[in-house]
Amino acid sequence: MKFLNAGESHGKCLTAIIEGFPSNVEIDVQKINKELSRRQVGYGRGKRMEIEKDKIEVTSGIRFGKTLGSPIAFTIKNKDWENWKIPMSSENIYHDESINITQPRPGHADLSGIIKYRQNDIRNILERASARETASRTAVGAFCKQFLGNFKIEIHSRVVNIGGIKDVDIAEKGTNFWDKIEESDLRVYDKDKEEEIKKIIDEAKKDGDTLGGVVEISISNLPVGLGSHTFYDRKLDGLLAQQFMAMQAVKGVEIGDGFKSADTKGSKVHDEIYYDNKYYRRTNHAGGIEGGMTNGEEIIIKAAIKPIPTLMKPLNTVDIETKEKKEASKERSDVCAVPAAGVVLENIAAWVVADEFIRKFSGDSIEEINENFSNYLSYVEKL
Ligand code: EPS
Repeated sequence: MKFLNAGESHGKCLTAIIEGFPSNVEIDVQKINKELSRRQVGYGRGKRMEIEKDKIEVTSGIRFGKTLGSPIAFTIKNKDWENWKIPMSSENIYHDESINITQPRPGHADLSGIIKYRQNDIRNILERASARETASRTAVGAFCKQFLGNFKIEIHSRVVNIGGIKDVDIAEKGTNFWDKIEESDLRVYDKDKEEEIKKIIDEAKKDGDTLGGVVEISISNLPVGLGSHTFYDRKLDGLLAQQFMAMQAVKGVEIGDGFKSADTKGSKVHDEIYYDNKYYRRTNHAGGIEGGMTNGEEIIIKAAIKPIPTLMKPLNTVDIETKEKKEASKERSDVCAVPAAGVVLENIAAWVVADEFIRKFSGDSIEEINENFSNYLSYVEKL
């Protein structure tokens, strides 16, 4: 499969086209909209999320609730467009240069973007660099989540820490665990930790500062053998890492024990193999991937999210016109968007996994994919 997306943060809408999605997949648009609203919530978000109520409008590829195998196209309206029609006009109307943004924010795409694209208004960079774009990637992934649901594959996310305050670690995560995460507006398990984190978010807001954190994505019920050891661009961990790193603000990706395993002996890192009617492991330090392939265990992948670079108490920068020392520009922004980042990454993971699933069990329709999947499962069961 492939997809393209387009859209500026304060443009008219976000647009996406998915090509190669199989036919006859039942799609409930409400479920896609639910993913979009999950992305919008979370303690520490800014005013924009009060304006938007993200919903997709499907314009092709689906008829009577089922995919046709043709390109799926959709848009998500930016309600805020009403306030930006003039400054974001695509027509060649009068442009008031005094509204140009000229003070690049450290940590943002601003400075490199204007140099690379030969711009003199930072808005021409920040509009597309904005995490608003993740609404369309979330919706693309939400189609894939529904596809994967047919094969009982589940994807969840949780916040591991924000600003250094860590949620409790629970090894066995049942349904109840994920229900509790969904109830928390910080996507953490422990209520006391939630309160502590809310306090530091409030403090950061008061100080004009921002906070980052770590999110963990869990993908369960995967068959063994998605991805491949045979070639660099077919390794599933590599594919996930690339797509995760391509999300705004992600500065690190870790699969399974990741960086910790570099400090630990091999005998403590590798997951011993057992057999009881089927192969299984008692530990999952590998995070479900060995040799670039799923090994049948839960995929566990973490992402480090840096604090948002728009600070209400700005850092020093240089004005691109005068070259004078200035404070960085301020845009309306969030204090902390870590819980939302987890939701986006769930859906990004859904895209990567669905694409690999279709590659392995290939077919034009979901029925054909299901036949290939069932054949493979009966082969694996006989081992
Ligand atoms: C976002 C929309 C943006 C920001 C945020 C995420 O809207 P606005 O710029 O109008 O406030 O709230 O984006 C950023 C933090 C960023 O750096 O661009 C969204 O839809 O998620």
